[in-house]
Amino acid sequence: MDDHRLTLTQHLLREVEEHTPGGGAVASILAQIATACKEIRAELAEVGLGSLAGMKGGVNVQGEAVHKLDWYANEVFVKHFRGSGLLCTLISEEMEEIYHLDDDCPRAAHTLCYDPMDGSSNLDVDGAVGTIFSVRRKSDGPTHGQPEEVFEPGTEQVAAGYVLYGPQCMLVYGVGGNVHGFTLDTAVGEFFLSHPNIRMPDYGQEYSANLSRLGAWDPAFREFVRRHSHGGGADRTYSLRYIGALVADFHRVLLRGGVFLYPGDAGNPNGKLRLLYEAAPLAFLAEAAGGAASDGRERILELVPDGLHVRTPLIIGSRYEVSTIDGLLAGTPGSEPAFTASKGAAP
Ligand code: AFP
Repeated sequence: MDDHRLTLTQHLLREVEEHTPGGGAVASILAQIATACKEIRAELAEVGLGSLAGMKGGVNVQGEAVHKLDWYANEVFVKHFRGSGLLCTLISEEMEEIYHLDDDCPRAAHTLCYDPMDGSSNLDVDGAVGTIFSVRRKSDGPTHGQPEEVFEPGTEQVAAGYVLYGPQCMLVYGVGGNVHGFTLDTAVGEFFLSHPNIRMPDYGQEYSANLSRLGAWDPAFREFVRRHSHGGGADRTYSLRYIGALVADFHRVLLRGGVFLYPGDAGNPNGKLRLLYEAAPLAFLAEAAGGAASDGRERILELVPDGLHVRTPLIIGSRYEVSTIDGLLAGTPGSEPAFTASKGAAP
């Protein structure tokens, strides 16, 4: 019996170094992220009993209430990268400004955009939360050191991923067009490869959205939900699944297919989710796994941010569902059958 289990470190050395320009540095960054996330997970396991339960007070740059663990997780990332020589710049949901690691910049060639604690309102109910990360090359041009350094499309990302703190702690990363998943063995304290070469199904049976906002959406989204609910007339009906933590909702879509959507509405034309450290990294993974991500008009990966914390509508998931919604938004619902899923006729 072959009982060899591939560790994340072994995998990074093999995959990232081989398939990514600057691979050694990128592999080290991903390994350091894994270490930071293991520390965060350990704290999460204690949170109900410890001093980090509850709100910190105040709001972040998004105007959202800050949980103590939002702040803690951000500090863990800063601590793990300061002095590492791996990153020049950090851009976080929890920091209004770009954060420079000046002493590291001469050696470091990369920038990290991250959401250290995604879905933190789930913490009070023992629900799933996550961390999202995106690695880009630092700019050596005139924008170096300025926020404009990351005002580049998501196609410029060299690696992206997330950690899901659920019943299992999972790390999923993508580089060079491949996506792999690892599960933390808490007894050993190491991530082991559990989901090699993840492929998103061409279509699924579930959709994920905050339906309380349905009345304010573009009618095209309402039409998708109406048609694909029971009795709606479409051949396919979907079940609704919504956790309220993007990482957890996306993870289900990545493995099972279907679609997650967070549209804009009249009051919030760009929706809620942030481009640099939420939508773009997950779009990078979705496309690498054979899925798609759009804002309803363009690929998420082609959007160019004009601020560190800009938001974007997000439709992400299997190609069939994303193209169906894009077709409804474009007023060409007849375009749906044009997409033929490779696993058989699109239903
Ligand atoms: P919190 O971090 O405030 O819980 O927000 C989570 C989040 O940014 C993302 O993870 C969810 O997909 C989305 O917001 C949920 O938003 P709604 O509460 O509007 O459904």
